[in-house]
Amino acid sequence: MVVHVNTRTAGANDDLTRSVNYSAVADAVADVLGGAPINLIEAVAERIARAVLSLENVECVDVTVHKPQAPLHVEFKDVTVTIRRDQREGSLWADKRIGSSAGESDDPLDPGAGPVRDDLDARPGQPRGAVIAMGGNLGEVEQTFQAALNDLHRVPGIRVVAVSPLVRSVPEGGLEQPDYLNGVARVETSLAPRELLAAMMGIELAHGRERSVRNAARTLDLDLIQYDGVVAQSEDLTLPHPRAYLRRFVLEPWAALEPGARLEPHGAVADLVRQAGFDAATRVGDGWDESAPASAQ
Ligand code: PH2
Ligand code: MG
Ligand code: MG
Repeated sequence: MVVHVNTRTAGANDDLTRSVNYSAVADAVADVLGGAPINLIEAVAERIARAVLSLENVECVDVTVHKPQAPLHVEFKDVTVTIRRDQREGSLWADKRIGSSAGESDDPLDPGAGPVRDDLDARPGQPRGAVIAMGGNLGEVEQTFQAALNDLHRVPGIRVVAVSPLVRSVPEGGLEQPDYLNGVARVETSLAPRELLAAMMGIELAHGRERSVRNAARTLDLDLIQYDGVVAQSEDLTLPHPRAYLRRFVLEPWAALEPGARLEPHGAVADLVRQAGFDAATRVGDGWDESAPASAQ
């Protein structure tokens, strides 16, 4: 690994806080390698890069992962993957962005070429609270939720702080599908809204989410309902979630978790639950969050 850091100030002032502690780097990498098994060396490299980039003062990182014991049928010494992830280029999340060419100039010589940066790309100075709704109606949904919460918690810059009870409900929109399980999670994040969304979409994919038609049955749906007080509308993300105030399967678990929660501009979540009618959601109990991520208790 090569960690790119501007060491000038640290060097001039003999001040570690202006550089990166190599012991923190080692711990970050050891956490990834000692964590849950990962299939691809590409994914190992990505996780390491993100863990190291999340350390203060790291500007860019090159990571090489070696696999000399790879199962090949020919003689070889080593297999490697090398990636560069550069905070300064904003390339970190580029591969996960949706609406990929939205806002980009067609003219490569245009001095303003490049993705439009708006409020949804701004990282907060302090961690912000956000609400994520989970839904699913294929496979072992409860286990999928559990794994997804662990995945979320492991993303540098995301902390899962509380998880609601789950509700079971019929598919909204008159679809011929299995019933849904739904719940919400409260997270704290130092990521920009769009970065948080990208992490959520990556986790959906990792749990077998396939996007076919709108409202198709799914293993895992993660929707960003609210990000602090941000109100914004763009092609790929609207905040707060434009339909959440109508959805009992979002409102009911949310009110159970946070009785005083508000969803502006619509009002108190508990009131919205009552207005949303009684057809859809039925509580299945709050026993499940006992096994939520240890650090989320
Ligand atoms: N999600 C949808 C469409 N319909 N119905 C229920 N009960 N729960 C859901 O999560 C849900 C739905 C699209 O995301
Ligand atoms: Mg949804
Ligand atoms: Mg969704």
